[in-house]
Amino acid sequence: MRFIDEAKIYVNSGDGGKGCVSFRREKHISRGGPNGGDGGKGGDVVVIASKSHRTLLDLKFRQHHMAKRGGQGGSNNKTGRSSPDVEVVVPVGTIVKDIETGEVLADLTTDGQRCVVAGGGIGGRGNARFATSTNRAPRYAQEGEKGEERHIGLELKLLADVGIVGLPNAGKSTFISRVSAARPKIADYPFTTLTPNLGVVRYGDFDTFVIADIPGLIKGAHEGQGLGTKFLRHIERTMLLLHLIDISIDSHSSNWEDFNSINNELTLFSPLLAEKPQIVALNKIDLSVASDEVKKQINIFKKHGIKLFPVSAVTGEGVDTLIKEIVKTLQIL
Ligand SMILES: Nc1nc2c(ncn2[C@@H]2O[C@H](COP(=O)(O)OP(=O)(O)OP(=O)(O)O)[C@@H](O)[C@H]2O)c(=O)[nH]1
Ligand SMILES: [Mg+2]
Repeated sequence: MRFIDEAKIYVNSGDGGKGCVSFRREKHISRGGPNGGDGGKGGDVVVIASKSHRTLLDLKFRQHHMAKRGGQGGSNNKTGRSSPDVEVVVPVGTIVKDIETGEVLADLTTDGQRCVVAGGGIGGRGNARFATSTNRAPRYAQEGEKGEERHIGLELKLLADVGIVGLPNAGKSTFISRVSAARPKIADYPFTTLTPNLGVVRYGDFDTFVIADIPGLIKGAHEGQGLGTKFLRHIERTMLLLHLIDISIDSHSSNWEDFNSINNELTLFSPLLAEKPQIVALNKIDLSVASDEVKKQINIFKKHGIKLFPVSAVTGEGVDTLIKEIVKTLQIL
């Protein structure tokens, strides 16, 4: 299924139903009083978060969401029927905005959370409500209140505790598939991952945290290099970042330089994101090229006050220690 994290919709709530003009007509009662009922309420348009939805894809194809008007009032003081609400279901983590004003209307972070984006009009009052001592037979009733129309922007920001960052091919997807039930595509070419994947990591007896695997970042991503940086918003809400470094990288730059250029891209995207605590892991230590390199890299990073966690996402070496460190840090934060 395609992962879509932005959508624009047009919403229009229902008008209120008309009030009714009517008079009592019964045998033996001449000049019965007014008995026109009120109109019913128009339907609301409501955005609802659901954990069973993963993307905003449906809304790409269904942009108009209109609720029905309320029913007309009837004679005998019968109120018109209220119209049902129209529900727009979105994934948990969706931010709802008014496109014209830019105002954030809601940040739907829990399953079942709702936001009325267009309130239905209230029904007009029937003529029975207008009777006074001087006008006992009013011949008018109100129109229903108009519904609202609005252009709404929906933006999904996934909810995860830990976000994995690193160059393409660093082994981010391999890592998430090792520690969770997520099964993203893994391949030995860059930019295999095009959209974020979430995985639930279990530890201890009952505890879990959610980890997000995102596309690879490269130097210049803020200028659109590689896949750009737009997807970084999916790790903006995480508590900490796992920065994965590939020990076998065959490039002109060093691991230390690469580490810094990725951090620079994070800063350029959002200083808040760059300030999140990072745990740094050196991946692919199972490779033969790694034997001397591991110590060397650990020392280089150590000089800068950074502790490197050597791991192999393929063999699992070091992974338990790394997960323990993540859990420990999450608990402190
Ligand atoms: N030997 C070895 N290979 C690894 C390890 N982790 C990942 N790889 C390999 O590295 C390549 C890239 O792995 P991915 O998990 O797709 O890397 P990624 O960081 O998700 O890459 P993008 O999605 O392109 O950003 C694959 O061929 C993996 O099999 C490791 O610990 N040891
Ligand atoms: Mg990947």
